[in-house]
This record gives sequence, C-alpha cells and structure tokens, in this order.
Amino acid sequence: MSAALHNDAANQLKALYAEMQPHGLYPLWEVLSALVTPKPRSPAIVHRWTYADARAYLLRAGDLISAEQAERRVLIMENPGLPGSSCATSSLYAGLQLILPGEVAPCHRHAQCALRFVMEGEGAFTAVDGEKAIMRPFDLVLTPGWQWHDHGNTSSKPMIWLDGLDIPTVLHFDASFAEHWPESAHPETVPPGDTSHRYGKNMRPMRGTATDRRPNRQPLFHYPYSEWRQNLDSLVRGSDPDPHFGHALEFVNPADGGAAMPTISAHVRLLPAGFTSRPRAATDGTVFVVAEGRGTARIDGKDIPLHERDTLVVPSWREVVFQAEGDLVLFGYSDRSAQEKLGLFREHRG
Ligand code: 1HN
Repeated sequence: MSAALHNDAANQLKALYAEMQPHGLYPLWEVLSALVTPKPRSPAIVHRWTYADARAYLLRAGDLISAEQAERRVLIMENPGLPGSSCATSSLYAGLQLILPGEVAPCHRHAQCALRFVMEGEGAFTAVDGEKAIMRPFDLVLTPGWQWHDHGNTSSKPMIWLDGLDIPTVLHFDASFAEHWPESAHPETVPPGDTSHRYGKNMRPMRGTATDRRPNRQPLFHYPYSEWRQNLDSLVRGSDPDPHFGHALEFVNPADGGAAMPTISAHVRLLPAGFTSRPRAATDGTVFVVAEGRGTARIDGKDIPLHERDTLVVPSWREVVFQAEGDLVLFGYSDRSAQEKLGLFREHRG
C-alpha cells in the first residue's frame, strides 16, 4: 500500500470513529491490549501510612466533628494511584475510625461487608444485631453484609480501629443498599460473647432449634487477639515457618469453613525475628497492618520500613519480600475470597 493510500485509510478510520462515537460504538482494536493484559497492571500503587501521622490527623478531626454528626468519623486511606476513588486497592476500602469516650456511632446496615481491626483503646464496642463485641487491641470484628451495627465507647480512652470494606466491589456491581435503624443504638439482644459460645468454639447450634439464632451464613463476628495470637504462638513452637508466609493462619467462617466473608479474606502471619520471606506475588491486592514488631517490605527493590500499627497496601501482582527484625506479626485482608469464587485468583511463588 502506498503512503498516500495508507494515510487515506487512517483518515477514513478516524472519520469512522468520530461518526460512530455518538452511537456508543468504538473500535476494540484501539484498546484491546490495554483491556486484556498479559498480566495484571493495577493502577493502585504500593503505599504505607505511618500510624503516628494518621492518628494525629484523626484526633484533630475528633476535636472538630462528633461521631454522631459524622455518622462515622473516619479518615479514608486512599491509594495515591486511585485518586478520588476512596479505594485502598481496586476492590477494597480502608479507613481509620475514631470513637471518643461517651460517643455513639449510630446503627445502620448496608450491603457492604466490613471488618474492624483494632489499633488502640480498650472497652469500646461494636454491636452486631444488638450483640456487643467488646473490643481490645488487634481484635478482628466483622460486620457482615446487611447486619445491623452500631459502635459505642463507654471506656475512658479514645478508640481507633481500621475499617476494611468491600465498597469498591459493591459499587462495581451497582449493588449498594443501606438503611438506618430508627434509634441511634440497636437494643441489646443478648449478652456480649453469646455468639462466640454458640458458633466460635468448633461447635454450632443444632439446626432448626431456638439455639441457632444468628444469620445462617455469617454467624460469627468476633475473633479476639487473645485467641489468634495464642494460635500463632503454638505454630511457632511446633513447626518451621512457611518460606513465603512465615507462620500464617486465615480467619474462617465457621458456617462453611470458607473465608471470613464472601468478598473479603483475612489472615494473620508471624515472621520470626531474622526471617526473610521468599518473594511472592498474588492477584489479591492486600492491605496489611503491623500488629507487632518491626521489619521491612521489599517491593521492586525498594525497602519500606514497617512499624507497629502502620498500614501497607500491596496491589495485585507486586512481588513482596518481608523481612522481620523482631518477631513481626501482620494482619492482612484482601479480595481473595471473591476472586476464588470467580476463578480469578493466582499467585506466583518465587
Ligand atoms: C461503615 O458503615 C462504617 O459501620 C465504617 O463503622 C466505615 C465506610 C463506608 C461505608 C460504611 C462503620 C464505612 C462504613
């Protein structure tokens, strides 16, 4: 084809694009390679929030707006690669919530699943369907989709936790519903701890009896630090660390033995002092919180220092090496649960 003819075809294509555009029609061949990539190319970037900095801003917000006024007094941890999105990873949200002594965060429910990972404070509660989970540092508390939840701080100290939600996932499916309870707090339905005894001790209520009082598919919502930390300790005593994870335990939903929630998986891992993990990449972009110790995350040759209560986002398919200075205990949550159901999850272990 001569240059003139080639130019002509190119010009005609451009004219075709312009003519088609108002009809909602576009040429796939111009965008195909960006849509179907040979491997994940997340716009999210690696990012770490140091706890001391975030905490200082959050306490300032605490002087200016009440939990009740705000509905939830939360600083969104937005990924700098996803500006304006309120997303930590492409599918998950992260935020830091403050509730001051005497405050109440009003009762509501929504389609989105949420988890809380307690950063500091002791004795405040999240009530799920009217049952209080009294929260201590590094407890994991779930508010599964469409379960009523309110928070209250009856202690004398500020309480701060990380909220992890599947907001971007629900937005993606255009499936958001939410409603408010008519009062600020749900009436107390059962004493604190009731659910743990029914569903959290490797037993469950007999089906179809009055004992079985929680929603069938998501009964358990409190995974205390005192329990999961002890389990990690037992692993350390009894076995060698996995070369990629260290000593790792996933939180499970006792109703089906699967991930903690339908869209969110959560786990903890302990990397013994001096341990360096083998490199690993996975399709589930992950939000990590340092529960204990110090170390580094090496990603693409760059070392990111990790201190207690820092939050780190590792997007999909970024290879990470963790190094532990002292015993390093990490909490992590990701959309692995959703990806596995959709047949999308992959990992690479180097
Ligand atoms: C929510 O319900 C809570 O219940 C926290 O504490 C953060 C962010 C977006 C949407 C709902 C909570 C939230 C949220």
